[in-house]
Amino acid sequence: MADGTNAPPMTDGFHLVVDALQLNGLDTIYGVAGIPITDLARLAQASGLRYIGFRHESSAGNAAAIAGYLTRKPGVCLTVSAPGFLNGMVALANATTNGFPMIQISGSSDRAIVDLQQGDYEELDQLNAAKPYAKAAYRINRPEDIGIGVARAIRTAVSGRPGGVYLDLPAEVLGAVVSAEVGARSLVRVVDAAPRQLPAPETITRALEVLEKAERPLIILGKGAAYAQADDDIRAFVERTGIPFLPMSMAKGLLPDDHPQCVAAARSYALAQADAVMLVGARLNWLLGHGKSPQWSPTAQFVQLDIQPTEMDSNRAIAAPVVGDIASSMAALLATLGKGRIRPGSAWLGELEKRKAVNAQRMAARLTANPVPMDFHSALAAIKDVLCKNPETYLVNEGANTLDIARNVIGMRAPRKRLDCGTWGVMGVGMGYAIGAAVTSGQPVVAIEGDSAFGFSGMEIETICRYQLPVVTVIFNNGGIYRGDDANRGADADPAPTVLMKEARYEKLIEAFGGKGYYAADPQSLSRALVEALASRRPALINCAIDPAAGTESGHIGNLNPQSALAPRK
Ligand code: ADP
Ligand code: TPW
Ligand code: MG
Repeated sequence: MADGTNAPPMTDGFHLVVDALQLNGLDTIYGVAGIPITDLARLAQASGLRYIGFRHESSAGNAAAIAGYLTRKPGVCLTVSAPGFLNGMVALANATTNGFPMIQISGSSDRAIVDLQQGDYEELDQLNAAKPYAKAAYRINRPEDIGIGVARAIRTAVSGRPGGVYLDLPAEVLGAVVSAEVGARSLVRVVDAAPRQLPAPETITRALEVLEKAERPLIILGKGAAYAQADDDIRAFVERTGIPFLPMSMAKGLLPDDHPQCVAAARSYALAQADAVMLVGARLNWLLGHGKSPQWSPTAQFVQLDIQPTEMDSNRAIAAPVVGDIASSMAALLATLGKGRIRPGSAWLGELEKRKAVNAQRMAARLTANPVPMDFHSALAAIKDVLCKNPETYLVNEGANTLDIARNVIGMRAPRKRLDCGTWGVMGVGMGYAIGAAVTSGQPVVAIEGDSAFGFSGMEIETICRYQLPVVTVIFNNGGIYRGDDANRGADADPAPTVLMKEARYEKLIEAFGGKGYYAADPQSLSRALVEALASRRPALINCAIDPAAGTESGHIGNLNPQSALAPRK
């Protein structure tokens, strides 16, 4: 072989990473290019993977995470070493917190230099930095381990409770050469990455017994139920038992919000009065008052369906834990469910109906009030009507008032179409989620963004324009975080901490990239703009002027603000 004529064909780390992703059906990479992964992005594109290049790694990571949520395959985010890696980490941590399957692959610098802290280019101990924020963190140290490393990352991301996996790829490994035969043999196709996890039969009968004894049962659907894609069985269980249900925000649309058994419009009454609660892929975290009084009755019995055994009894006692994947658990419940044995009391259903009607009337009045300047409700009423006629549209939503009010006003009719701030209430996911949803589905996306929320990922409108994605960004411009009318309490002329530029012409930003900008100060022009923008299937941005005084501090969760012990509240 010394003469080169009989040299065996060779491959390298770059090729093996691409081969390993393709072998496992991962077809899209969301990233930001640079040393040492630029050629990985190029090679991926040349090999038929789709590469979506972002302006910031957080957005690339958020796109990957939501792609994972929508497709049940891990979304792949590619970052450069140290700063790029860290920028992506927020999204990886957010994916883990929300249970979205994602893999962040990051190039890293020379281990020998990094470990002795000798000052390499973009030096950082990335593997250890990632550990607390990821479901798992792995490093591949040899090219012949790329196959098994990628396989391990895939299985870890999607099995059990899904989450974010960090995969460290030192530059040296990417550039290392091995024989093509050794390389090919080292690749691993993951078989059944997220196997069914069947619930124990006795847990099913126990769960049904709790519900049979109840007078005032309630079902809570969470985003774990949406993720499970067991839509038909979940609907069948809800309808056959007649139990009223409440969707958590990203579970909206799993059953339509206008379903007669949906009690979202009587939420606090339903939580407080239920005597038996079945949680389906929803955690008893802060979003559900930790399952405690005063939001909940202290004597309510809980049934919980979750894939994660340690979720049981995490906040309060669970009378009937059902550990398994939701599709299997739901199928088992349906198979065991006797006819007519679960019967919600008629007084319970009647009272819920009454309260729903009163609240619906109150909401209708707010939606038609039409104040000048426009408030959140009248802007959302206009959007709601347009979205009703475009049910294929994804809805991305972030902000405080913009989030809370939109969640209540805009009904969803299809599952997994509402993508929002999730478990952390994080700002900055908007454009990444919008891009991830548009890329994976090819469907139009409307992103309803608070003006502050938009700012965290706003530069990605260039990405949206560059890839010509059908994303319409609607900015609720009330000139600030929560409100735009706060005053500086000090002596200088600086704006108050929550204030942003009220007169900002956000629509001009997208025009810089060839997208279509609109300005809307009333519901009619908002409606016209949205209809036109959606029909065009091209990038657009609508800057909505919202009354700076219309919002409330922290939206619907102002109670979580600690009060200053020294100064009286304004
Ligand atoms: P929400 O915020 O909508 O209430 P959470 O994110 O708090 O939802 O809870 C989702 C739960 O669903 C998590 O505890 C997670 O373990 C669980 N989960 C996710 N996927 C599945 C699945 N396929 N089967 C069962 N449980 C699941
Ligand atoms: C990563 C804190 C919560 S809500 C919000 C911030 C900054 C913005 C609210 O203003 P917006 O909405 O978007 O204009 P509106 O309609 O009420 O005016 N940094 C991160 N995440 C969070 N949650 C914050 C800060 C916050
Ligand atoms: Mg605002």
